Amino acid sequence: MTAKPFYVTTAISYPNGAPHIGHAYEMIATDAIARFKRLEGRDVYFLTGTDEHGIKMVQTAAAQGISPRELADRNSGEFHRLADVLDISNDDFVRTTEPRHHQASQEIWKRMAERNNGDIFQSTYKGWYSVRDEAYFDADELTEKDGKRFAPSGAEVNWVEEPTYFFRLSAYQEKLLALYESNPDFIAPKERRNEIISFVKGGLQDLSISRTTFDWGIPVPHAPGHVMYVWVDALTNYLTGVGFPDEQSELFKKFWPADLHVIGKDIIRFHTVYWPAFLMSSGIEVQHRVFAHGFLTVDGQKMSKSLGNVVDPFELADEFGVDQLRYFLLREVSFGQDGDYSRDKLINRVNADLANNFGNLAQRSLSMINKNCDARVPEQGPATADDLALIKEVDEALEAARVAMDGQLVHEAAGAIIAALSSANNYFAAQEPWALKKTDMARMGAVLYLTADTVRRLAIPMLAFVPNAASVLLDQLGVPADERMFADALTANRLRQGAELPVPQGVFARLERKAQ
Ligand code: ME8
Repeated sequence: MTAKPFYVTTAISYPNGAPHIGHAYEMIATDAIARFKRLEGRDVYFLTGTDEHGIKMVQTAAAQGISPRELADRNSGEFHRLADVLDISNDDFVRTTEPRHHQASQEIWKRMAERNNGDIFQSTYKGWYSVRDEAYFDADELTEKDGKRFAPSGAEVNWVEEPTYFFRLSAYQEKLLALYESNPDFIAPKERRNEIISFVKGGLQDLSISRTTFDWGIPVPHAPGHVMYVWVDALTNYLTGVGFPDEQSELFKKFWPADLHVIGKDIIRFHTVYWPAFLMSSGIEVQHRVFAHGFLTVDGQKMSKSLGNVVDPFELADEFGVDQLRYFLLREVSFGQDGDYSRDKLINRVNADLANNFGNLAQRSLSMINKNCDARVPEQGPATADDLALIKEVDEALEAARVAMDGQLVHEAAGAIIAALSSANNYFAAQEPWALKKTDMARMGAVLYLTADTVRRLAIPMLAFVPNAASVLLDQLGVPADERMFADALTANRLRQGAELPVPQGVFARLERKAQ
């Protein structure tokens, strides 16, 4: 049987600046989802990239005295490097300035223009535009202060008037409502779904989809002077990444429609209203699901250049460790809700869960095995009621983690595993193997066996969250590379008795709180 495909994407970031911790968060959470699906045996394709066109790029580049292309090259490289540093397991990285993406975008445009009676027409756009959001707004969505107008994001809007092409979005109201109705899982979390349904029920206006006042974009086919509105091209990256317009390519046939687009809460409308409408118009299957995560704040405040509190993910990874940063973000923030980063929170969380709990259990059991069992996996003994209770608890935690990950509740999955590790620590403390050493060596061996096997069972799903540390631990337990799938975790007592183990090394040092 061939493995069922799973295609997952992040949003593609604007490379108008260096990546910040919000970008790192989205990459890490999507990576955990991708890695977990691979552990379950799914054939995963994971795409990320950079969104390089649009007026925001033009203006930022001009302010720095460089060309938009130089700006894009410089910062896209930083996003690429971030994915490497954070152990992101993406299969491809799309840059929207690549020829393959221009081809895909022009093809989707042609289809929208030509299919049925054509959903694209020419008119004049008159209205408000926010450069920071790269989005159009109705007057009633804006607030006014000191004679200026602001979008809901807080970004200032400008009045624009220009001849542009429009997409007949108004024709898709009923089709979109039918989509949300027939696929209740299309938008997650649930609150977001309700928001979008009421937005669409309120009526959809046709959308301006080309620009004529600058040329940093993908040329509209057969329309000199027009470049595509950046969101038309940006959304199309999800198709580019699997080989569109070649619909006969292996990648496209296998992975489209995408199983999951992971995005932030500020860009839900683009992904759940415009994107499915563009796809329907082009006769391409609509994606299965969109999950909108929340926003990260720093010490309780919104991150902003003017406050000077933008957190650099490279520095955090360097100071605290990649697995530590990954784990903190995955466990601390309820996926789908807003969350807060602070040094203290990161240090506390990592010390409590990774150093004192996971790492401690592994280190204590492995070093006792090393000293007292000739550095070999001890014999498994007859199971006591306490042993069976621990095994059952791990069974239940793994099932809870699986269910949580199926709904992208990454924090709950990590929480279930950590709770089971706590129970295993309690078991270890209560069984007192160091005392058994003097009274009952066989039972001491059995306790160490079960503890080490429990570390094995829980380290396997942790490969999705802390890939480096979990794989080092599995090495230390002598678990072969082909026995590290989720199914291997489900079976207890698979640790090989008598297998020789290396001298254990701690994988999670306690983080010290340094004076800043
Ligand atoms: O929106 N916390 O790019 P972007 C969490 N190019 N997530 C955050 C965040 C924060 N503080 N700030 C931003 C774009 N994000 C478009 C996407 S997709 C076809 C085009 C998230 O660089 C944001 O919600 O502004 C988005 O999902 C991603 O980072 C890229 O944001």
